[in-house]
Amino acid sequence: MRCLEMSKYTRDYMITMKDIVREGAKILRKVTNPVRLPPGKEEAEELACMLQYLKNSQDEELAKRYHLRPGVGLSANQIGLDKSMFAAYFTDESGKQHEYMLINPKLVSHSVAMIYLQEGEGCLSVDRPVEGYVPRYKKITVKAFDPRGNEVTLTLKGYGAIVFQHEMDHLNGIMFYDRINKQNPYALPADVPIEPLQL
Ligand code: UDB
Ligand code: ZN
Repeated sequence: MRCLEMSKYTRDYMITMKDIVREGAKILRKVTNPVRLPPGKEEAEELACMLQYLKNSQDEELAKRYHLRPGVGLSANQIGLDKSMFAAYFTDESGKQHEYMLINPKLVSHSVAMIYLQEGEGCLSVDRPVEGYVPRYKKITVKAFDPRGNEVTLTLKGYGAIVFQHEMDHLNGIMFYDRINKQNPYALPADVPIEPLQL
């Protein structure tokens, strides 16, 4: 029955907070399945819905009307889909606007140097504040596929690198707080150069 396999996240569905899977759900702790290539119309629509959530949530008017938490990244398992893909929509520290819909992303290389957000991280799937620094690579190169099935290679640094690592962690069942030092949440790795990022 093909209908039963079809996603509810079609071109004309609006994702809201009720669709977002919260901490404690099993799907956030497993490695997601790779998407069969080329991606289908289903995956393209799901990613378009995910990106639209991010855009809507950053629109003050829509965020207020629909009670959307302003998001910069969203992984498929956060809306209950066991698929390796994520959307991101953000402005980086230089003021450049970024938008992505990526399938089967793979980290191909990274800097030795690390960074962390001065104010720590949060997560759309986590409804409580978590204090502490989350060390991330300062610069990364990622290979992935776009919704049309074309391979893309992207290099990100700073805030963009943080967003990508947070989302790619989700696809591997990793939560941001797994990377916070257990003894002291504000302790940082001592063996690598690491600096704060202020937005
Ligand atoms: C976020 N949003 O979306 F600088 F317009 C976070 C939440 C958890 C606070 C909702 C966020 O940082 N918003 C933001 C920041 C700005 C300007 C602006 C909106 N995520 C995404 C997420 O949980 N994805 O799975 C958490 C971020 C922490 C570091 C990178 C991703
Ligand atoms: Zn998250």
